[in-house]
Formats: sequence, structure tokens, C-alpha cells
Amino acid sequence: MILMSDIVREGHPALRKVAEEVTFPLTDEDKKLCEELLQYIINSQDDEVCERYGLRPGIGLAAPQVNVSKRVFALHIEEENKEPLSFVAINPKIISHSVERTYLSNGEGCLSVDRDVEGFVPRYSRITIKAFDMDGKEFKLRLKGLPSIAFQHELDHLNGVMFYDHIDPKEPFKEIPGAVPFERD
Ligand code: SB7
Ligand code: NI
Repeated sequence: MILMSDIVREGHPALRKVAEEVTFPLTDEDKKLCEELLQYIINSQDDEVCERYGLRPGIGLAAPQVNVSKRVFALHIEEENKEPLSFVAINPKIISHSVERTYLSNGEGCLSVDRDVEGFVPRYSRITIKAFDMDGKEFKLRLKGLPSIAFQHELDHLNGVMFYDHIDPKEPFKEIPGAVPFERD
């Protein structure tokens, strides 16, 4: 299982590389990676498991964060009154997006960043994505709200981009023209 000690932090070169596409069929090692990424975030949303293993909660985890430079991430998001969203995305792509932008009103965090970085991170409000599942089957989803924001955060990890790269250094809380804030919790 993946523990916090397996997660690389800011300054590690893996977080700044453009990750490699995955080829199918998956190797046993690739399958294990996918399963473990998803298991980490499911575990991290269970208070007891978190406490037992010292996990930090997250809604997504990308392979480069465990020092594997491959285009894979997992998302697991449970929001009140919504269907839970849980998947592994292999070679993911945004195929279209809204003009409208959004940002998390409380800012973003990252399991690879051990400090609070304040500021608005502009994201597309709505995206249509394509990715492959572990069986090599392509799937397509429309995402909005937190799942859309989280998908863009994870996709950035596959391209060596950190959330704070998008924050205006001079004016971190500068209004983003036309953006609609997303309130979490
Ligand atoms: C806030 C948190 C996340 C995504 C979007 C907004 C995920 C945090 C966990 N990760 O570091 C995953 O890369
Ligand atoms: Ni992150």
C-alpha cells in the first residue's frame, strides 16, 4: 500500500517531468500502480485508516507523486447528495472545455506540498474528458464542479505542473474575469 513516505514532495524532479504514455495491455506492475493509487485515496477518506497509517486526505493521486513518470491518476470524490465518482484514468485528455472558468474559493492543496499556498487557481468550469481504464477500454465523461477541478489538478501532475504555477504571484486573490467560485464544505 502507498503511504505518505512514498509520496514525493516539492523539489523532487518527478513532479516536473512530462510523464510517459502508458501502453496496453498493462503490465502487472502498471495494474498494481493503478490499484494502489485508487486505494490510497479511498483509504485517505476513512478517518480510522488515516489515523492508523498517518495518511493525509486527498481526492486524487497521480503516478508522478509516487515517483512513477507515467500518465495515470486516480480520483475518488464523495460529495453530499451526489453519486460518488471513482476512477483510474490512463492517458487522460481534455477533449473540450467551457469558456467559463472557476476556482476553489479556499484554494487548492497537494499531497506533494507540505505548506499552505494561498491564492486562486483558475480552472475550466466544465470539461469533457477521454481516458482509458485498466482494461484498455476508452471512456468519456463530462465533469463539472469539484470533479472538474480535481481532474485538471491531476492532469497537470502528468505534465509537470503544480497548482501554484497558476496563482498570480503579485496578486494571489485577484479576481479571475468571468470565473465562478466553487465553495467546498
Ligand atoms: C484540491 C485538492 C486536490 C485537487 C484539487 C483541489 C487534490 C489534492 C491531492 N493531490 O495532491 C493530488 O494530486
Ligand atoms: Ni496534487
